[in-house]
Amino acid sequence: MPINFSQARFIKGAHNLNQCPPDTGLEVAIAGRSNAGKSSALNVITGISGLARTGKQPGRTRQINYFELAERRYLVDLPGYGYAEAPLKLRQHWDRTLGAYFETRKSLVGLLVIMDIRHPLKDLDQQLISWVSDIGIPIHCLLAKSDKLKHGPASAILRRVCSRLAKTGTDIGIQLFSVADKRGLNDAREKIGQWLG
Ligand SMILES: Nc1nc2c(ncn2[C@@H]2O[C@H](COP(=O)(O)OP(=O)(O)O)[C@@H](O)[C@H]2O)c(=O)[nH]1
Ligand SMILES: [Mg+2]
Repeated sequence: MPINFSQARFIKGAHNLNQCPPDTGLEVAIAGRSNAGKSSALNVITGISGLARTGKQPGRTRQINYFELAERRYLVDLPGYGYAEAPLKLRQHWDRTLGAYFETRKSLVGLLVIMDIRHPLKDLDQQLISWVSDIGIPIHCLLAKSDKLKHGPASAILRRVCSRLAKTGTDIGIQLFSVADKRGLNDAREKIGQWLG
């Protein structure tokens, strides 16, 4: 059954794992540094602008936000990491909560990692990717804001990141992405559709 992204609707924001929907469906999570472009990607992938809040002010998404695409099929916007201004207590809460989420969530069939193409594979990205990959969860990386670079430099970064990821684990994909010119939109949708299908 093909996924109809335009039917996406926000269903809940969970502060703890026990507030997540029952662990009986299929879900694709979206992770990345604060301000990498996670919420923007979610909006353009679903085609619903304003579905997830975006903004210059980083660290706004402080819940595990569930968007339902079809019955028990979800896209999950995770809190951004690497936001140094966030209070330590909150960061520790999220480190623990996200750790438990990746390790225990049976519905999780794939992780989209969003990275700003101008700052790819920062330490926290690398840590998340190796760790989630070791758990055995397939990963697909979007090099977001690709419109900020010319074609040549963007392709060079894509190749470089691709070869680093190949050393990190198996089943890790990568592509260019931009909400501004919709580059890579169909490929991203196709990947999510495969995972949730
Ligand atoms: N030029 C450009 N800007 C983008 C793109 N994606 C996100 N942005 C901008 O980057 C900022 C952070 O985006 P947001 O989606 O809120 O990031 P999040 O914190 O990861 O959810 C916003 O000002 C967006 O408008 C993109 O593909 N191209
Ligand atoms: Mg966000």
